[in-house]
Amino acid sequence: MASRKDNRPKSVTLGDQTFQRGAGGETHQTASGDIETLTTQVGTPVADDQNSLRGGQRGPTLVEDQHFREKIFHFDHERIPERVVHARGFGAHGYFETYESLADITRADIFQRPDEKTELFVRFSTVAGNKGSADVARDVRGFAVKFYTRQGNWDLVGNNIPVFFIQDAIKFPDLIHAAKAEPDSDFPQAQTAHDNFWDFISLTPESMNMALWIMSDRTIPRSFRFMEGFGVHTFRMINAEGKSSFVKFHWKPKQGLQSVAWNEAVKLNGADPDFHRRDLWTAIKSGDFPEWELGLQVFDEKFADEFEFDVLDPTKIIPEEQVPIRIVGRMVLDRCVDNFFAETEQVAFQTGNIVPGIDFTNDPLLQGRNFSYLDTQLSRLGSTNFNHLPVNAPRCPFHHFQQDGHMAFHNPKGRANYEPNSWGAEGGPRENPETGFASHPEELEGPKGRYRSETFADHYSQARQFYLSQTEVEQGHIGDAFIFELSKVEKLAIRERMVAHLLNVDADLAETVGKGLRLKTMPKAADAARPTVTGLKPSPKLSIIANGPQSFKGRKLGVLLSDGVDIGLVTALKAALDKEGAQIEFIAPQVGGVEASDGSWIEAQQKIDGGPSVLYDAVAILVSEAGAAELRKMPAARDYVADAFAHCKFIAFSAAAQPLMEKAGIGADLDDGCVALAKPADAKRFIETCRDLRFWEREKTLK
Ligand code: HDE
Repeated sequence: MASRKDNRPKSVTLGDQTFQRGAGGETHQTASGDIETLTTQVGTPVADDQNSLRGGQRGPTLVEDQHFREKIFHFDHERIPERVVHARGFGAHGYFETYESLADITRADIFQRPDEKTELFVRFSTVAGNKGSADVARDVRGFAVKFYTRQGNWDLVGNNIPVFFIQDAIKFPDLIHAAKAEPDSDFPQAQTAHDNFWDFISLTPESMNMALWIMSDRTIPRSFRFMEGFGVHTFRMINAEGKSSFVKFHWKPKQGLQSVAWNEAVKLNGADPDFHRRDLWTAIKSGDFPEWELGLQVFDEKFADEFEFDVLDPTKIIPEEQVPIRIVGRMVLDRCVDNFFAETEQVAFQTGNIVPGIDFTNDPLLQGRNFSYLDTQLSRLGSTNFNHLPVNAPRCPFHHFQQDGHMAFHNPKGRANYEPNSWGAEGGPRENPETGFASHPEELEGPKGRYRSETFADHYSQARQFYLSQTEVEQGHIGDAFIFELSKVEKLAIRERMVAHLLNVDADLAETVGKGLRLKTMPKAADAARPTVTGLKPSPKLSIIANGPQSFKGRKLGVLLSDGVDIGLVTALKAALDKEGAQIEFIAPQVGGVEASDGSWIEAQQKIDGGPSVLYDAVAILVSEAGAAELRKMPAARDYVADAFAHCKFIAFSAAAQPLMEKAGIGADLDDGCVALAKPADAKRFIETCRDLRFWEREKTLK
C-alpha cells in the first residue's frame, strides 16, 4: 500500500531561528549547525523515532522493531529504589580549601597544605519525605559531603542538627518507621505531626534533646544555603606520631543562619515545592556561590573525662563556649550537576569512607551506621560496583583485586587478581604499612553484653540548655511547634506523655504546651533516669536569630508593581539591592509586565497568583493609585500583603499602596518594619533595614 503523503512544510522559521521537521513532524534546531544523528544504544542510526514498525498502515506493531523495544524496555526500568531515608535531596559540586596545615592533629592528606583545593560533592536532603515531597517540610536536613582526597574518598555524612534522636543504631528502623507515613494508610507524607511519631518519641526519653531541636526553627530553614552542618558524632584525628585527638565537625554558612516562619513554610510548600532546590540551583547558576567554613572542636581524653556528658553519646553537644571552634577551611559550591540522576540520585555516601588520619570512636550510633551505608547501596544501586560510577569514584589512583559483578566498568588488569603472588612487578598492588590506613590502637576489653552506658542516662539537661539558649521569639516558636504537632496527634495519652517530658525540660514551656493543647489537668513529670541538671549555662551560639548575618546579601526582594509605578523608586531599589548583593523579582497583575510612570516597560517574573510573598525575604509594594484600586480587588494581592505582614517581613510601600494595605487588614498597624518609600533615597535605608531579615518584634502584636 502506498504511504500517506506528508504535505507539512519541511521547515519552520520563528524569529531568527529555523527549525526542520523530522519524519513525524518534530522540529530540530539547526541554527547551531551540525546535528548529531539519533542512534540506538549500540549506535545504529535511527531513521524514524515517531512511528513504530507496523504490519501495514493500520496493522499491529512488529516485535522485530529493536529500536522501539529497546526504548520502551529502558524506560520501564528507569526508576531505582529511592533512599529509605533522605530520599529527597539536591546535590552540587564544589571544592574545599584548606586554610592552614593541621599536621599537629591529623595526618589526613587533605589537611596538610594551606590553600590547597580538594574537589567535593554535597547532597542536602530532608529525611522523612519521599523523593517527590515538598522541600520546606518540618524536618532535619541531611548535609552529606564527599571529599575526593588524594588518599581516597572521605565522606562526612552529617545533618543540620548536631544531635540525634537515639543512642544506639539498633533503634533506627523503629525511629524511621515511626517518623515516616503510617504503614496502613501511607500518610501523612513528610510530616512528623502524627501519632506514630510522637508515640515513639514520648516512649524514648533519650530523644528529648532532639525533640527540642526539631521543634525549633532549625527544621524549617530558609534554604540549604542558610543552615549549619554537623558531623554529630565525636570522631578521632590521628597525627603522624599516632597521637589521637577527639574532634567534632561543624559547617558554618558564610551566608548566615536563617529560617522561615511555620505558617510561611506551610504555604511555601504549596507555592513552590522545590523552594530549596531552586534556591541552590539559582544561586550557583547566577554565580553567587554559597560557602561554608569547616570548624573543628578538638579535645583530648582529659576534657572527655571531665565533661558533664559522655562524648560518645550522639544525643549531646559540646557547647562552643566550652570547646571553641577552630576554623580550618572553606567549602565553596560552584557547579550544578549536569544530570540529576547520574550525580545526585546515584551518589553513595558511606560513613565508613574515612582516610588515614581520621578514625571512628565507639559511638554506638556511628558504629551501626558504618554497616548500614555500605549495605544500603546494594539495594539502591543494584550492584557491588557502585563505586565505579563517576560521582562515587575516587579521583586519586586506586588499585585492588576486587572484580566482576554487575556492571563492572573496570577489572584488575593482567594475570594477577590475588595476592600474595610471586609475579613480581606484574603482580599488581601490595599493601603499604607506612602510608596505609591504620586504626587507632585503642585498648578494648569487657564482657560481651547488650549495654546502655550509665553515662548516657541524662536525657533532659541539654534539652533544657538548648531551650534556655534561645531568644524569646524562638522559644515562642518552639512552644507553637509542639502545640501544632501534638494537636495533630489523635490520642490524648500521647499528648500528655509529651507534656510530662517537657516538665523535666522547662516548666513554662510545659505549661504553654499544656494550655495550648487545652489539657484539662497537667500530667505529672515523666520519671527520669537522672534528674535534670538546671545549672548548665545557656549557649547563645545555639540561637539562629541571635547569630543573624546582618546582611541582606543572597536574599530576595519581591516587588509588587502596577501600571504607572514611579520608575525612580524601582530604579533606586534595584540599585540598592545590587549593591547589597541581593536579588529582585517583579510581580505584576499579568506576567507580561507593567508600564512605568515614564512610559518605560518593566517585565515581571511572576503573575501575582504565582508570586506570593512567601517566596521572598522582604517585599515592596510599588503601585500607582489606579494600580492599588485594581489590586485591592484581587485576593492574591491581598494575601501577598497580609502574609508578608504576618510572617514578620520588612515591607516597603509607595504612598499610593495604602488602600491595598488597608484592604489587606494592615492599614492601622503599620510598624517600624513597614517603611514608606517617598523618594528614591529611601530605598537604600529600606535595604539596610532588611539586614535584620525579619521584624520579629511584630509577632507579639499579631497574637
Ligand atoms: Fe543516615 N542513612 N543513618 N544518618 N543519613 C542514610 O544511606 C542510618 C544518621 C544521613 O545524601 C542511608 O545512602 C542509620 C545520623 C544523611 O545520600 C542509610 C542511622 C546522621 C543521609 C542510613 C543513621 C545521618 C543518610 C539511606 C542510625 C547525621 C543521606 C540512603 C544509626 C550525622 C545521604 C543511604 C545522601 C542516609 C542509615 C543516622 C545522616 C539507610 C542506620 C545520626 C545526610 O544507610
